[in-house]
Amino acid sequence: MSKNKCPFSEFPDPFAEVRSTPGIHEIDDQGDPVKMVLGHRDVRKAAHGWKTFQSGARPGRIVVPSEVSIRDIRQIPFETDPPEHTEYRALVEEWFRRPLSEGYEQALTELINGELDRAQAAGEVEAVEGFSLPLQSRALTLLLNRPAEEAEEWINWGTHVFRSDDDPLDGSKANQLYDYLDAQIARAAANPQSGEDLFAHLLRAEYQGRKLTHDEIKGVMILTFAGGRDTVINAVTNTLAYFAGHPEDLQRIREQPELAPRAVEELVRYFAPLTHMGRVATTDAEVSGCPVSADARISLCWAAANRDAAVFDKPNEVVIDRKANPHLSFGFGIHKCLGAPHARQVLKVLINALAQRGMRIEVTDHQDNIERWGSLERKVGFHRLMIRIS
Ligand code: EMZ
Repeated sequence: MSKNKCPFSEFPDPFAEVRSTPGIHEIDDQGDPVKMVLGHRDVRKAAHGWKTFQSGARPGRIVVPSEVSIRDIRQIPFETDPPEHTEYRALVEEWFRRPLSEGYEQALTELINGELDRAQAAGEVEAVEGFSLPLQSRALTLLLNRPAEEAEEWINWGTHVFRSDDDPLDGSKANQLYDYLDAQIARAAANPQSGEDLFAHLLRAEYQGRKLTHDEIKGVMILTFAGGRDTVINAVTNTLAYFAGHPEDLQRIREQPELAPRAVEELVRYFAPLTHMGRVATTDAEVSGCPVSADARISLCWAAANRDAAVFDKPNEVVIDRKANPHLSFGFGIHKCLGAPHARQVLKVLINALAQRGMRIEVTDHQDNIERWGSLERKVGFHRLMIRIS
């Protein structure tokens, strides 16, 4: 497939053929192979079967590409299984639902309007580093309930905490996040009255009748910083690219603002900002009629499942008011994305602001971010997207 044939607002599905048969795509990942599960039904079934396909394997091994060579701190709750998972998750679930409150949406609206004002005033901006990354980091201060200025340090870390421009697995890069988290946990511990942020919340939390350890708190915070970073940045950038190519959809949302939540779900289905997430078999098992031996890796390919024609009518089209939309972009089952309420609010507020302000987006230059999964290539976002917002 020539990427030049696709305009910037298109995100092709590379999995169509393999999904229909055999339903599994085998890739090598640093010598630790992965069977990618592609069909919607099979992905849901494997995600549901957490006893057979565990998340609590060696830290980093359920991520694809594997991060075992660059970290040994377990991210919590996502790299744990029940019963631990259930209890860890209960400690943070309510905190991660704060984005649904009216005050939060109001604060997010002010923040995003400010980002749009800045982009408009600048004339031309590079959307990934110059718009989506600052927006993601500044919005994260709301989720953590930290002062707005703190985002400036996070912005300096770039789009991924474990990846740099020339190294897809950069372990040393994570040290700046780890050092920051050590200092923040110490700060919150030394000033227990200093405010209601996520660090303070975790320091107070009780797990199995005891306080969380430093490494457990760090594990939750690493996930909060890493998991919602490139994913949100891609979702925001791709949304700008999409509406640049489809101003008529933005116009429809301007006329019918109640469509915005559906538009969010549909764009998230179409983009699938996280291609897949792995699991490790606890026993000899089977996916999609294919044997998996104990301790082997599979991945649940949200991106492929989202284009399954058995579930979605016109799967490769953005149907901005799509009604039933059981997409898997936020995962499925007990591990479904904790940050989803926040991510959904960010996108909804952004889309409403673009629509209500009657904004036009023009793409002047772009460089796609293409992932390679064995023989297949998938566009997940952009390395560079030059835009003008007016
Ligand atoms: C992990 C992962 C979580 C991983 C929901 O996704 O996101 C990736 O970007 C990180 O590299 O460590 O947090």
